[in-house]
Amino acid sequence: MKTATLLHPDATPPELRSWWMPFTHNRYFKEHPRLITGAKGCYYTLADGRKLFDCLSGLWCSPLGHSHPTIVAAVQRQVETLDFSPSFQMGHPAAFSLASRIATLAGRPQDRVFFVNSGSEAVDTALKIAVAYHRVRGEASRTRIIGRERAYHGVGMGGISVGGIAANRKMFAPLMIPGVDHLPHTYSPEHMRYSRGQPSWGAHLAEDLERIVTLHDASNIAAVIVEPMQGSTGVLVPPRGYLERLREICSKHGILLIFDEVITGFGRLGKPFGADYFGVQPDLTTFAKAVNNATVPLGGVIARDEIYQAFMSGPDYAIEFFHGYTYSGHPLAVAAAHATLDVMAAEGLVARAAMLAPVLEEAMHSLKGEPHVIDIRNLGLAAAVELAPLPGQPGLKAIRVFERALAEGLLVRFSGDILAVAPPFVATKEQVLDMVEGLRRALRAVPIG
Ligand code: PXG
Repeated sequence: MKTATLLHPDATPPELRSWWMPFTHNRYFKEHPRLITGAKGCYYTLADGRKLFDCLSGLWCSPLGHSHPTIVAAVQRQVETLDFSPSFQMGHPAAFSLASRIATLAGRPQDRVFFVNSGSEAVDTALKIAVAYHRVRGEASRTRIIGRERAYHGVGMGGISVGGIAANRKMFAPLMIPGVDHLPHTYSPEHMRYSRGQPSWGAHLAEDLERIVTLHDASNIAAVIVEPMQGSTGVLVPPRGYLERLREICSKHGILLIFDEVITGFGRLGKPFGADYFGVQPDLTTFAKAVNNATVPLGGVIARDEIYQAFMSGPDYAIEFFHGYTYSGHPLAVAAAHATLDVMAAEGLVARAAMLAPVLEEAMHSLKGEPHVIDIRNLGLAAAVELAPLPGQPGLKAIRVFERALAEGLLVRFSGDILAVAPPFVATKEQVLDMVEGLRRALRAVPIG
């Protein structure tokens, strides 16, 4: 066993060979390893001792910073008291209180919460609830699902089917669920380049839903799923009036509206949920990530009470919904979530995200005119910078800037030629401003060609 050496900065490719890393350029990484060995607050520590500012709050999931003492203590206590509890035909009290706490935080105290372990599972669960809901109500022909171009809904079979990022879909066509249509994405550089917050152009794109309904007939359509703000694809902000219009069309035709709030849930837009920010209520909400600061995997689906009630037929000793995971409501994940919500409330962190949002907006838009930059977008405590791609080598420009940013002490996120930032809510104004200045230096250091 040579595990100890894995943490050493001089880890060599042979020692890195076994882990097939997710969404990673494995060969390049193993030649140029970037190993994280610790994290505290807003900073990671690398194997060589350097510190990196966590510009994306983990992968959008750790807004309270790392190893928050309240969460650490809660998880430590929990592992000694109840490390695992089966959630099929049994239950532990904290999972029930967490469900009601989340429904209340979402402003829907009467609604129901189904626990899973990731955003991908939350999405697949929501799609199953939607299709089964129509069936138990006697509308079994409502099976089609409508997603959107450029959407990211995780990597489950349902999620890639309704998702709209070609690279995540093209290898897996035979595995996808049938009967899916896609709305157009809402990004139009000529109409919204350098928008601050919600663009004013584009509400009419929601009308495409009417076209799809006319094509298939509403009696065949179960649900529409959208991220209120598209995160993964590079912070695409919904045009003003767009989500409102989707809601109207769904309601008119009896179609369920699913908001995938895996990124926007738990404060990222300066409100508890994206639904609160946009003033549009969905029928089903998926969440994960920030619900427990990502300390232990946890996700879930919030379902309108009426949806839950529709399943509650038949004899009361029978299972109503044949779905669930071994780790649904895992005690450690639940304990971390209670602690996270305690800290968010005690420290007013959602309001803090709202306070930092204009600081981030102002600073990020000051990058306009810097080398490579062709667009800047922002909403809440999230922003993206789109870079001019290197001709014939899409994605390489962003890797160059990412590497320069590492040298500046910043861990930013890139996807294609888009850089994304979503700093922790606990960051200071100075840290946000320093992050943007580091990004500016990184942009300037990378050659244009
Ligand atoms: N829905 C949405 C809206 C997401 O953003 C998922 C589902 C899937 O969650 P899991 O927990 O299965 O990964 C996501 C995940 C990035 C990035 O850099 C985004 C995600 C994951 C990793 C990186 O933008 N989003």
